[in-house]
Amino acid sequence: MNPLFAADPGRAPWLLALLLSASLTASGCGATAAGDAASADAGAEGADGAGTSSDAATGGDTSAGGTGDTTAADATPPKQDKPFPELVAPKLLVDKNPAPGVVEVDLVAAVGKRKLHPDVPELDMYLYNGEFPGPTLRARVGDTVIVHFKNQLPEKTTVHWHGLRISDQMDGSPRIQKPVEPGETFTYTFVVPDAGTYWYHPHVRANEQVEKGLYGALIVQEADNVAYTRERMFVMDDMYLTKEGFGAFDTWSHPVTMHGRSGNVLLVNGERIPLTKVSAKEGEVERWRVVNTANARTMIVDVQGPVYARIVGTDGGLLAEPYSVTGQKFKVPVGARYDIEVLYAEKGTATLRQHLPMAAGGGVVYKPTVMQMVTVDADPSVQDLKTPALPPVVSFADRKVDRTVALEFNAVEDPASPAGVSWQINGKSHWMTPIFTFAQGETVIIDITNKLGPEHPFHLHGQFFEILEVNGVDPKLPGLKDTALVPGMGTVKLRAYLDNPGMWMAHCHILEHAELGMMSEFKVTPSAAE
Ligand SMILES: [Cu+2]
Repeated sequence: MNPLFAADPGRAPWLLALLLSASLTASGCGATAAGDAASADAGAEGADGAGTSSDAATGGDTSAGGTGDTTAADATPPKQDKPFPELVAPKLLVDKNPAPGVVEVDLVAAVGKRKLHPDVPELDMYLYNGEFPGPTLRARVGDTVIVHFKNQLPEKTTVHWHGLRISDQMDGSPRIQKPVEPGETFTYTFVVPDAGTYWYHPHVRANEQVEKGLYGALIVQEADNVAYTRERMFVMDDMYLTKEGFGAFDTWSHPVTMHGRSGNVLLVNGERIPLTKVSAKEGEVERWRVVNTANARTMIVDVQGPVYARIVGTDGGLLAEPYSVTGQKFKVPVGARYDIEVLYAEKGTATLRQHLPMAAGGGVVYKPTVMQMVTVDADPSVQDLKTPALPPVVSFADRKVDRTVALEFNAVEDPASPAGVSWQINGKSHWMTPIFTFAQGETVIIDITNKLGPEHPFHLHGQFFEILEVNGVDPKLPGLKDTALVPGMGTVKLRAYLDNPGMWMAHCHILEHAELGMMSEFKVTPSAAE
């Protein structure tokens, strides 16, 4: 091991230091409330400190929506034969095109001010359409999406549609698309090929632009709605704030270099947690879509209460075989998504929680904190509990493996790096040429070895893969993924389906690691039929 990292203290102790940072602790910021599960639970009851919550997005926003300068009163033309399911989510982007099968929206990135914490002055944020998080983009699988993007930031940017298998020309990679300069525009056009939960964010100086507020959810509904009572979108983030505002971005301390920037304020849908309590009824079944948009923090979540909870979807959409997570914690790596089906079994209180690492007695304990509380009311008319039928899912299981490649993650001392350290993939930082060239349609085993202690959420653009092994064992994380968590000093075996031709970024989604070099490129050459 590189001696520089031999004495690395690991992730948890430095998180603790941040979470207990002086002034924010005193006022009970979201992260600090997390330190006391009981108070977090009680606090959710009268959570006026949590601000307006995602409830604000509920009314009238289920099929229409508002942008930053309009309200929910905007009428969306009645273009959908099949209306979208009811959705509780950050405000929706307004579809201004009446044609069926087309979703056409305006998206403007600009500076904007937000007060997110009583102890922190108004933040100078970067916002899409003046909203935080950016407005939710919603389409149906097969729709053409047209995004008229305008950059009003003081710096260049792009928009990456995380998880979508679209043309590399529309992927927001600054290696392909000339970044959009201040005052300039770019129109992103693509067909959404796969139903699922996705998100969008910049791919230029992402460690700062994303932290400052540039991200939003992207939901692609199935061809036929799954008959859930309603859907809820939870866009999870953390922010590192100080008494002055955002913690400095140019301080490459050892913890930031090693583990990325973890925040001390936890946010869901742009609000400090817990969100304002909502209600549901016994017998109802909801689809909770969660996405982790943090710079670096792997989130550990669970659903508690009188419910049956199953994972029904992940990065690449619905699963062939959902699996129960009733009462069980599971990890949501940076960039990853899970769709959780929540069946309210009886009257009571259900919660979506996050578990935060805290140092205790020389070790680490995980303390739960409530993100969303749901009051479940009785419904005497409910005879039996049932979940809606799910559509069949295309299986890739019988695809023959064409090739095996290896990736090695490491870091080296590098005087040229702002941190004095560069992160590497296969011995090189910031690969600008293809590390591998594949033929379209190839099925490839990717064997990943992580040489150091910090974990890495590996993200491959434009393709899906399955996670076969983590440290040699089937991790039971079924479904198509675009993001896989590679444990410290560990290994991961993926089976990737390289079906989408183009030049594709393959990188660590800890944005500081990517910024410090952990970024490579896969090329997929089009088949002759293309
Ligand atoms: Cu990393």
